[in-house]
Amino acid sequence: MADKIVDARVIITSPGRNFVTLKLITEDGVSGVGDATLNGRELAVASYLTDHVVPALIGRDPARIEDTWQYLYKGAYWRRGPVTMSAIAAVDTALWDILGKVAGLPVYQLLGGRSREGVTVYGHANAETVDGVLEEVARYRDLGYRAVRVQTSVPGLRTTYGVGRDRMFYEPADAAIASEATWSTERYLAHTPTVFARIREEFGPELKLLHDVHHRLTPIEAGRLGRSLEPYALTWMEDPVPAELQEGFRLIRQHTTTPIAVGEVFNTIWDCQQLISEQLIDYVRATVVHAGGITHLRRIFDLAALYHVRSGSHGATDLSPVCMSAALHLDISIPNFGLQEYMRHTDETDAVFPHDYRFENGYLLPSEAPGLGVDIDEKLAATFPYRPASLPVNRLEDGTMHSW
Ligand code: GCO
Ligand code: MG
Repeated sequence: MADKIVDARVIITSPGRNFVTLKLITEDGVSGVGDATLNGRELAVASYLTDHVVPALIGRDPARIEDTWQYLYKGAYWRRGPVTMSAIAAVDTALWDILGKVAGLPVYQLLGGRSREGVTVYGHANAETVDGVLEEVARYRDLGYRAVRVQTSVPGLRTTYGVGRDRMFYEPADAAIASEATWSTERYLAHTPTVFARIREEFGPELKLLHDVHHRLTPIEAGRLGRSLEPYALTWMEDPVPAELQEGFRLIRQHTTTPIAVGEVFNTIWDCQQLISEQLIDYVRATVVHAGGITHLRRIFDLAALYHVRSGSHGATDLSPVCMSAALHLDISIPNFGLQEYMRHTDETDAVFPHDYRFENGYLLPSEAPGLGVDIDEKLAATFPYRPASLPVNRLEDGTMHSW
């Protein structure tokens, strides 16, 4: 007889920052976990799960992963959106974890097995000054990283995206009510190529370099930035413009061969269908927690594979080790893997989410344990109560609201 889900707990914890985790338990005593963290809007997903999803899960067969996905997606009537899709992702991820444990196999084996030996990751080199960022890049290189994302402050601006107080554990959600940042496209466009010129001069051609524009430009400005960075051969320029306007990317493409990576705020295949099928991007950065779980993200990556677009999943610290574990099982198995972002979690976070994926020689290696190979220590989690924290907002120097 089929097993049944008998319990579902939504666990909110804040070991340094907020995380929402779903834990499902079956009648046979098998448990599975899924990440449901939506930075700055955590409680909305927690309520969606507790009030609208959990009651329908009790009694369901945990092995019916696709059917449960369709039930939650089509059954809500209101389709898509980050809150809905993060809730569905948590359920889907937990069900894959359970399936792996029941089968006695790590999830990547259920997805078709290894397509590579390790998952190439990139770290974040952030600093106020160009000299400071050179030191940071050197530190990552010495740790064995093969790819580094580089952000520095823009001279003349009070705050800049990506540069926080704590270099290793940058977390933008720093206040209950959003803190305010300032932006100047002119200053940024003049400064950024000078940073990459110094970095290439110092580190040579091999290190993969990335840069996150964080949705701040118009398409023509992005074309100009991409062109000015061409001599430094970036692996990608990330989120050059807000991606609601998918056809805007045509204009960027007409002006630059700097590769483009987009998708950390996407939650369904429909957000990137045109970007992928018109080959307007090179990397799709959707991730397990915000894009409907392993089931839906694999669908996005399969579409991307048809058009030579590779994966580049988001892996900031606001995605818990549960999401990271799940991402690694997908990364190691899909044919069109590109890169995986890896911002290390703090020791407190790692203690709340015991896991055994590990960093070695520039690669992350997924767990070999049955399932995802990650759990949540609920007792320890309970010692870190929720603290409201919002992402910042951004204004131009004259006070106009701008994308952050
Ligand atoms: C990245 C991202 C993050 C986001 C953060 C928002 O590329 O890692 O842009 O730093 O800003 O995840 O919650
Ligand atoms: Mg980003």
